[in-house]
Amino acid sequence: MSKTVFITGATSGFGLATAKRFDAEGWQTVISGRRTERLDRLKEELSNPCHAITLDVTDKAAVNAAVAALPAAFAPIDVLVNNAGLALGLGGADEADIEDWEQMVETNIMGLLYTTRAVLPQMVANGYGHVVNLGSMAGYWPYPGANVYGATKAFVRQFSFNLRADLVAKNIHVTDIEPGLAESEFSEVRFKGDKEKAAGVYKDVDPLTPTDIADAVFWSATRPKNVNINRIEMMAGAQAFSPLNVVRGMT
Ligand code: NDP
Ligand code: 8X3
Repeated sequence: MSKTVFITGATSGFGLATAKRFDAEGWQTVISGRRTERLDRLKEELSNPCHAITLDVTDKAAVNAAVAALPAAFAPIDVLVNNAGLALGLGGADEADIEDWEQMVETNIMGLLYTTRAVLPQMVANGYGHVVNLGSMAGYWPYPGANVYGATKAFVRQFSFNLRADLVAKNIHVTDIEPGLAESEFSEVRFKGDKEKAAGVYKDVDPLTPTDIADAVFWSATRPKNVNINRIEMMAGAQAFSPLNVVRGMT
């Protein structure tokens, strides 16, 4: 019987590429996101059985209802990919929009928690499951303007480890994928539709692609039972570390 992967945020970027990757390997998919048209289009493209759910992960009741209403053929979920997420703004903490902060916390933290909590019981009852979370290198490496976005991804990282600690005896595997610079709609969302500014982020560099991330998700979710990949940190070939910032002339 073919396995089932549930992907949040499958309408774009990493989630879309991940759905295609699992489908290409013969998996059934449950794809979700807020944009129904895009889900419908993706479903058309996939070869294996696919269940599409228009879903905002910040809506706890809707998440619970969607998981409870999964058609029998799509349950239990073998792999949950908590991918839905976003960054909003790149300004300093003293000038950031508090509503942007709220939306990042509600989506990247609360949405991930609602989905995980809704799906876990069926994995435990099934005696196996794998939760793959989309963290970020911003959850570990600070940079100016990452303030709340980076902090939400630090949450994702630590929650991933703690999930694993809780559920190891129940045969639940957990992986935190932590990409760096990767081209998707991410920057367009961050800059609120400013396509030119978003394009500037990827100008003259060869960033990671959604396919690169989908490879890492698929690989980590298909290791043998005796292997758990705790975390994968990925950076673009043109991205690396820089010296700590020392501001001169402050005394
Ligand atoms: P995209 O903007 O291309 O995709 C984001 C996806 O999240 C979309 O499918 C969107 O679907 C979905 N989403 C956003 N808000 C919600 C919501 N409230 N409910 C349901 N779905 C939602 O970005 P990426 O593919 O790049 O990002 C995917 C994940 O990877 C995010 O968690 C991001 O933080 C993380 N990441 C991105 C990096 C990058 O550089 N691109 C690097 C490291 C991590 P819809 O709008 O249809 O709801
Ligand atoms: C997204 C990568 O570098 O924009 O998580 O924070 S970065």
